[in-house]
Amino acid sequence: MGGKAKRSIELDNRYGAHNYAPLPVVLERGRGVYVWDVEGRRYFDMLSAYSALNQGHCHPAIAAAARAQLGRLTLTSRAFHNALMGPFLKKICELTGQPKALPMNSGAEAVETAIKAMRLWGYRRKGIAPNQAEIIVARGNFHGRTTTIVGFSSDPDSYENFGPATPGFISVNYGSIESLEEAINERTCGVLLEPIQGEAGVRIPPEGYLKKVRELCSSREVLFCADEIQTGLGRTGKMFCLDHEGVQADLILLGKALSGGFYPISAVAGREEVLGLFTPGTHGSTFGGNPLACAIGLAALDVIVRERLPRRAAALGAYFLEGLRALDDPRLLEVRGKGLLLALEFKQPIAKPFCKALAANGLLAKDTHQTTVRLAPPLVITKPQIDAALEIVRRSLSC
Ligand code: IF1
Repeated sequence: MGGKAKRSIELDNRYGAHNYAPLPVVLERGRGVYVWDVEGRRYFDMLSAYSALNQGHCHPAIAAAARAQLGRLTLTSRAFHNALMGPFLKKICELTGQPKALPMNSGAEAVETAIKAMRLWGYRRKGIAPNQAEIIVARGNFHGRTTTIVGFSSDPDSYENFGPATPGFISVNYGSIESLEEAINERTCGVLLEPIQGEAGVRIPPEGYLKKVRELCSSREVLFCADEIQTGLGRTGKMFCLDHEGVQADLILLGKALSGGFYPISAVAGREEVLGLFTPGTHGSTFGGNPLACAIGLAALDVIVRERLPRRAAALGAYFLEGLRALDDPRLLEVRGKGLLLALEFKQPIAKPFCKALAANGLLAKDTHQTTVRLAPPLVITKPQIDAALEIVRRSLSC
């Protein structure tokens, strides 16, 4: 490692809280599926900032939209209208098939907004007794890092020493409709699920599970809230992961690729009967729906549609999955995925050293829970680039 990288890492360690343990790679440039480190080495980015870069690094159309808006108007607060929020929310509603949307910034803020919306609906429409509303979540979930969200995490690293947990959350087994049915009662206002559990290691629920969740929620007067912050916007080979089962949620959460990796933008899209219950002063955010975010978001969504990224993810994901399965390495327990959200699960906890070997060979990926490596490239990847990435995986396995 050269002096420039060393100095950069020393600064990070000296002045930054150590809430991450990054690979010893210092990046300074990105374009498409590639990133370059400070010494000019090129890597495949197979993490895409956890699916925030579906459009690829520094997509020129989104960069142009950001540049044009930067000189015009970046923030007004919601005390006034701005010319771009309406068109942006309209685009979100058209894509999700939902009548209303509420813009926020981080994914966790969208999740918190949905929690408030479900509770508000539970009290005002379902008649749940004050402060008794319950929301059902799945074990293995990841929905963000606020104290309320980590309070219902099943990962000790997420929740230990951050208590007391916010009450009103019931955990069930992911993928089990029986477990969900058992947990629903008259105090249940909503069910919050990832259609595929990303951080848990790309856990895909049984076929038909999401459809049954939808039916159960409808029959028991419970809201179904789908967290598509990581699985949405083309990642799994459809515009939304729910589309694989033809399911429409009551609330759908977007983030990450909603900005193409340029800016923190998130949103909650949903039914009028739910989002319509917010009244002035009951929810908000300084930056939510700001004109710069809306300009970037409009361009980011346009790229997904115009470049047919969901269709690409379906075709190239199948190709990538087939190539990974052909590796046939005895240390691999399973190769799984949907679209371009793929994972290699090892029998032993060798995911981290394997990511180090991948990095040494020019491919950046992230381990999760010691045995799994997520492979989630930008959806603009090409077949030749997948072939080259497969070669690096093959070479790294033999290290
Ligand atoms: C970290 C994990 C992924 C998310 C889903 C909400 C959020 C996320 C399904 C919150 C965010 C990020 C957070 C980031 C790493 C990454 C992550 F490893 F932490 F779990 F993707 F799987 N819903 N996920 O995946 O969105 O507030 O971050 O904008 O915290 O290390 P955010």
